[in-house]
Amino acid sequence: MKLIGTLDSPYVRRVAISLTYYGCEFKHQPLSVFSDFSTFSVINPSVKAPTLQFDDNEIIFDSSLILDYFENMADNPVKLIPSNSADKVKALRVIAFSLAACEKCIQIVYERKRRPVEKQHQPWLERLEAQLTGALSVLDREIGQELSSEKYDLAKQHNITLATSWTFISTMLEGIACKVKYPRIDEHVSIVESLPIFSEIRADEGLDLEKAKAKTNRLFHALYRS
Ligand SMILES: N[C@@H](CCC(=O)N[C@@H](CS)C(=O)NCC(=O)O)C(=O)O
Repeated sequence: MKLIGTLDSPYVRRVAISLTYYGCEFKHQPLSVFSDFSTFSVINPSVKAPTLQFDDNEIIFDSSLILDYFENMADNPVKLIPSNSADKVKALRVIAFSLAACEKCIQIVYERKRRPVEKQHQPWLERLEAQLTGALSVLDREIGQELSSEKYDLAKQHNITLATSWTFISTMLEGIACKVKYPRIDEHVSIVESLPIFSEIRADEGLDLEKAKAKTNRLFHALYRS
């Protein structure tokens, strides 16, 4: 099984971290949706990262669909999303706002970097910025109520998605999404990002799956199997 896409994509990173927590064996192929467009399109004609390719070459893509597949696999003992419905709604809410923020950030980046300056449309950029800051404000306001800072809960999908999204957004858009504006998100994410798996699977350092897996196995043993 191969995870395709570069780790500077928050979507690829959330899947890589989650698959590692699930204890899945996979290889990583860091193809870029831009510089490796033609190679990528042979695997997935939609050229969307992440794409997951099974050993029989079948693919699935969209990070949430990939994660849904593994979360709901009958023989998977590790669940990253709560099963009781009140907690599940809270977790999905954090995931939804984090993904919406990510999507808006990426649209801003594409508008700024992929479109010639004279063709950029300011009202469109302002709309995207309002949507992005709207989502981040909700997360920042509610973070204490929605998210537990207990160690056990940190390795859950809402934290994985919030952390990978915020790390990406705050790096890409320093002016809009700075630490000062969203101090609670920033503080919470810095705790999550300090977990071993997160520090092992980083955009700037590539993916050392063996190292990450060894750490995950120890963590699982401590958290789930003792
Ligand atoms: N909803 C998708 C979004 C994935 C996405 O937009 N990925 C970006 C890379 S960060 C991409 O594939 N961009 C290329 C494109 O949209 O043309 C998911 O959760 O996987």
